[in-house]
Amino acid sequence: MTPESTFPSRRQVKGLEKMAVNTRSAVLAGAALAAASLLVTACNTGQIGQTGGGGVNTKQMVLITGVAAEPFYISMRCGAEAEAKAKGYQLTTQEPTQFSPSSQIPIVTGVLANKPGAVLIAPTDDKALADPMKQLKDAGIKVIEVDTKLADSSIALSTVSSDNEQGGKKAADALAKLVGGKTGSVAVLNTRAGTSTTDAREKGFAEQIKNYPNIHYIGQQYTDDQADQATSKLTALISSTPDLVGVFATNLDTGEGAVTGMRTAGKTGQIALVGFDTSPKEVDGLKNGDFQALITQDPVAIGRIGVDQADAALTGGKVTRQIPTDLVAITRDNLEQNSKYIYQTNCG
Ligand code: T6T
Repeated sequence: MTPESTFPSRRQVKGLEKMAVNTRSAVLAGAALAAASLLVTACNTGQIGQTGGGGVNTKQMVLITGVAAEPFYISMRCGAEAEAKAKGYQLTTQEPTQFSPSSQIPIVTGVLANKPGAVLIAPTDDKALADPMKQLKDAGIKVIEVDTKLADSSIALSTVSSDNEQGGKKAADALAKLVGGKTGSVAVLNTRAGTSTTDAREKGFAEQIKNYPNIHYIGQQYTDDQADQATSKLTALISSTPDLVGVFATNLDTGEGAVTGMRTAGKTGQIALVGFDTSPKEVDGLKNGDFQALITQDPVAIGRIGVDQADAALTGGKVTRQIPTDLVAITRDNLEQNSKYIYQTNCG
């Protein structure tokens, strides 16, 4: 199997993503249609049409993820769906085709028209989503942030997320351990400025790596959360930085693209690569030596706890403003005991 076929770029899987989104969109095609279908469902079941203050449907929740067909968000959806079912809510999921505000904002606007009781959302930008999310809040919808968050903390009631700055620190420690006594430069491949999680990972990394005097941090390059950009940026970086000894890729797509970059440059295993997340492909990469360490999260718990917070907000229970979830640094040595963190590709 070629490197490319093992680690397809975001663009190569776009067709599949679109199909996934279109399938879901077929059910929730456009605000008006979705609003109508909600009403119909409510009438048919007699269970989900409970109207709260402001006319919201208090038995209805919507999860808006960051991007479609991506194992981190699939796992989050699995956790959210199971918990919503257990608690008697109807939860639907809507997914942007791209990890970008322009793809996500129209979804938020459509959901606003439906007036669900609660929206769990992973905002793809810490500022651009503020207005659309405030409109949800102003309409009486309970807003819960899952994974990413806004810079303005007054809109969501709760944020359920890894401590991403801590995750960046863990990545720095893992990379420094791999570099050992060597002297040289390290770099970060990051997604896009304004993504709260990956911004925090870079911040934590930059701070922690200062503790290793043999390592010189030369800064970050953005990939727009596209694997093919991570590949090309890394190959260019390798040729312009002869003393490059390590790279931290701040998320799944960037990491998968970096693997291809290392292979293209013939540097796999020579320049240490630490990734974030544990998609099945990244875990295969850890097993076969493409990655030397991965920092994993617990997206299933993020989805589950997000629903619990929404439920508390809807029923007058205790809502917690910030809830941290697990983060673990994984190498080949401790992979087996941490296998529960490997992300899902369906909810099976
Ligand atoms: O790393 C996760 C998520 O935490 C981040 O906010 C965006 O990227 C991922 O979804 C992985 O691709």
